[in-house]
Amino acid sequence: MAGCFITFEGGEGAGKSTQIERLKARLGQLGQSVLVTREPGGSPHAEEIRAFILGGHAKHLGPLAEALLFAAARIDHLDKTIGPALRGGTHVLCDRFADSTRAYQGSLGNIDKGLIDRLETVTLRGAKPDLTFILDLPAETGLSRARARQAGKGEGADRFEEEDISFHQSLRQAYLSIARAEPKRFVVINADQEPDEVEAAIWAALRERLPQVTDQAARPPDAA
Ligand code: Z5A
Repeated sequence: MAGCFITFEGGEGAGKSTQIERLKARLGQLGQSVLVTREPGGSPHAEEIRAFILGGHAKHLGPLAEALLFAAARIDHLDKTIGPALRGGTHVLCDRFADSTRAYQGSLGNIDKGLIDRLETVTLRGAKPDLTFILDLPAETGLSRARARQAGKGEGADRFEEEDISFHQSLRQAYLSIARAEPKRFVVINADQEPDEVEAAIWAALRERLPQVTDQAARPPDAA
């Protein structure tokens, strides 16, 4: 049986990476095969494109060119990483995917929705996520989390983190609007809570939407 494709979206510092690691651990305990990956990136060539975009080298080309670069990275990521994993029965947890292009380049970059739809169709070739979690929280909270983490690691802001607060507030609204347009695929999670509470909300939604992932897993035989 093919694996399920689950994506995580949201603004900066929403807690996607934190929750993906928690979900991976939980599913692993149930004996599920799980692959964690991210966008932009997730395959060697896509990681090269990631470094180029997040280094700010494509900013002067404008949102459409950036969208095309994200799409190029996504094609390689799907071909080399996501597609083979799903076909092999592994569940894929992906930190950002095509909805990031829809939100950042489409809504915030003012690219026509019809154009984003067509780009998505040719890029994904039917590989839509089975479920997408949007981790929703006030932009100020997410940015302050992201900055605290960067300060701890001695890192600077990347291409998108440099945008002002109104960009990030609009981004939040863009994601909520994208979720409203496709309620069967999206679950909006209140990410402005303790990590344990966010994890519980994600687990409850996953059990409801994709019970084959949470309930039908065979436990591996005890190693002891
Ligand atoms: N982008 C785009 O424009 N178009 C596209 O098509 C794609 C992407 C695919 C990739 O950035 C950038 O590319 C992104 C969009 C753009 N914009 N930016 N910047 P990235 O991959 O480097 O980073 P990110 O995706 O934005 O994630 P992030 O900022 O690293 O955050 P996160 O993964 O959501 O959060 P986290 O690392 O789990 O948590 C952040 C900190 O908060 C950390 O210290 C945690 O310990 C802490 N945390 C987590 N949860 C909590 C809770 N519940 N309470 C308190 N503190 C918490």
